[in-house]
Amino acid sequence: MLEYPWMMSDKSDDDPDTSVLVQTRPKTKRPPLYKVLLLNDDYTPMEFVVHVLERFFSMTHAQAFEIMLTVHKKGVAVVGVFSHEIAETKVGQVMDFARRHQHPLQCTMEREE
Ligand code: TYC
Repeated sequence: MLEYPWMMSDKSDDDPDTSVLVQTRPKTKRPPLYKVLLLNDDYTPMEFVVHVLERFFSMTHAQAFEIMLTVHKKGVAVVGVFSHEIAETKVGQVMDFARRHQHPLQCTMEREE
């Protein structure tokens, strides 16, 4: 059978297609997480800190007592890791609660690497 140029496909059996389709990765960067830190001070009563950890961080009494002691001994501890919005809310709740009870307890947040 006769083959004219206009009948030829651009691929043939002895000229395999070597092109590569590169799949681009969809950029769905997950949002950063934030550590909520509790700081030690000399005046806030231990029982108050334990109560804060139970109330705002859903810890059992035993967990709360252990974390409170860690802060007391080491000066600081991470009490939870959250999205930016939730971390901000937790910090606000703790700071507000401490202020209303006239305790100098400090709570801050820090971006996780
Ligand atoms: N250091 C405080 C005391 O001896 C107790 C304390 C613990 C205060 C943890 C703050 O985040 C804190 N009464």
